[in-house]
Amino acid sequence: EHSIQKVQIVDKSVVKDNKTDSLPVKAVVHVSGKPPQAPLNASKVQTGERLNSTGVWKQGGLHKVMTLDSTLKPRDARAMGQFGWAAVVAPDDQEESKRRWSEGYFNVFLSEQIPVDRAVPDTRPPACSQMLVHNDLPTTSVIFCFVDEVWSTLLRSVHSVLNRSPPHLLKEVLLVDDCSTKDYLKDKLDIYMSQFPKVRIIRLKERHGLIRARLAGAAEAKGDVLTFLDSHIECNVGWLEPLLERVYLDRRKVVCPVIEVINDKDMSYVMVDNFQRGIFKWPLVFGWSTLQNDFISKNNIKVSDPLRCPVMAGGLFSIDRKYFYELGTYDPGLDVWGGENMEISFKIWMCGGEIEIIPCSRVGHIFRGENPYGFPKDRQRTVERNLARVAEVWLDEYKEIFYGHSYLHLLDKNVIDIGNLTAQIQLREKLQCKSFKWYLENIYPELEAPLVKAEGLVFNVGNRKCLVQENGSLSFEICDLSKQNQHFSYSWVRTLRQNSTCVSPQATGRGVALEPCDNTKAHHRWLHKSNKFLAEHLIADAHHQRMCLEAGSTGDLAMKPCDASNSYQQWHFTHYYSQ
Ligand code: LR7
Ligand code: MN
Repeated sequence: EHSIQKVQIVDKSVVKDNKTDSLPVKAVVHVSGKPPQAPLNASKVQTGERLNSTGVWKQGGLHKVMTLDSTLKPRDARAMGQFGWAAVVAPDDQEESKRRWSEGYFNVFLSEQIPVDRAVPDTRPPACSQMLVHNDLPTTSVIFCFVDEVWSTLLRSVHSVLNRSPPHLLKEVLLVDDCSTKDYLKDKLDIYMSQFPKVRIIRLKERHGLIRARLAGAAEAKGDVLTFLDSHIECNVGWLEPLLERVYLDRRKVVCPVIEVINDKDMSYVMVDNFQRGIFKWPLVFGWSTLQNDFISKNNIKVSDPLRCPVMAGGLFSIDRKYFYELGTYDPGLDVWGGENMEISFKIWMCGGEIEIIPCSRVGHIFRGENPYGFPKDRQRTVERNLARVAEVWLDEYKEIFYGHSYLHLLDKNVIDIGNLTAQIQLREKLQCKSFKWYLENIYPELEAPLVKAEGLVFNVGNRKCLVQENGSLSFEICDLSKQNQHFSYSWVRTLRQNSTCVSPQATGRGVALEPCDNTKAHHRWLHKSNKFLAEHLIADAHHQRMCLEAGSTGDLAMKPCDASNSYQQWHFTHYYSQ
């Protein structure tokens, strides 16, 4: 039996008064709220004294103190940006500050003025400092991969880990340099980091992109748990123990801290709203969603309770090292940036794991408007290629919804080569992962994911009959819901489909044909809008007239120049799920 102990943090420090409970940070996380206000007893702060939450001196105390925690005794309480407060650029420096913005797409100039080990407000829910953790937690390797990271933020990231992690739990800090071009990240970084025995630098000889760079770090890691962090973050007090505690309780838990905001303009540390989960919307766009109030009260959820998330943001999480490999790590075929958070999230949930956000663990992150590094290939192309890989491996029949949300061009294999997926598909089989349908029903039931845009009978307004398929040809009949061969659907990839047969407009003969569905075939696609069926890729007419599906007088089907007033060109389905 293992014993448990308190998280190694004493009472809230002075900065407790700085708790941003009253801050108007609204539901959406990453709006930069007001910077925290200076605490009332700011003069006390400057003495470097430690106060408890009631403002009374506390000497020692029952619980172990994190001796290295700079929040409790900042070296220089008068410094800019200290305690996570907003820093200000002097009028004379405005120009330089502007000029240097693009070095990192945040206020690089200001960041340089701020101590590398500044204190930040303890934004944890009050219960967290009382929380008990086991005394035999696993150790962790912290992995930062970076490319051309700004010096001051890279250092602040590393210091925050060294200063706020219990030494016995921090096995090492691995800095994976993803082939940076900046000189200061070479010898100067080696020399600086040589004062910290736990810090090791791994240099990649060519640009790997963050996904394969993380894998390179993981391969070198010796800790029981891997903790990945972005290279422009600040870990808050007591950030590590609550993460490791969850992994300790169940090694299939993959855990994320609450990601708070380091304001890109004034570098203030901003607390974010409680109860936010990582979600995605179509087409696999990451976002945050706040739990509904009635759900919170009905289930009696406390602010410090772990929250299960359908997907993780991607940059900050802890995972049992061996479990990471059992899961097959990331798809190493993902390039540079993007989509890997979706990939690992689906993999974790569908193959037996869990993703949680741990409110007692908090880490600030600088959200930037642009990537401060180049992409070896076009950025947009890189990200959409990654997403297509994820969709092909994990989304099953739901991948059509992904493609249907502005990614139809990815289906054309001549436009984009998404690479070989065999190993990923085999992995999914080997791990006997559940279906995406299971994932949606059990992990993310809130997502709207109708498999088709419309379905049912296809009614023609002109002849007041329904489309029917018989022995491989199409005609019309009195509408009858009970007849399966009158049932069609309009898919996300814009095909008019019955089972695996698609109605395809023909370039010659001006009619339509039934062909086996093939999502890569652009000529199968129809634009079905305002009751028309417009052939998307058919220009049959010398005048480049758009061609529409029309019911002929003899029960046949024809492609005719679109004419909005012709009721024989007007069609509708019995059910529409999306417009
Ligand atoms: O080629 C590269 N090589 C790298 O080493 C590109 C990037 N990197 C490093 C980079 O220096 C940084 O440390 O990888 C890290 C992440 O890159 P960022 O900071 O440019 O990414 P981001 O914060 O804009 O994006 C989020 O989504 C990414 C998708 O691939 C990653 O998952 C990031 O880790 C992730 N960041 C977070 O989750 C923090 C919170 C953001 C939100 C929401
Ligand atoms: Mn980042």
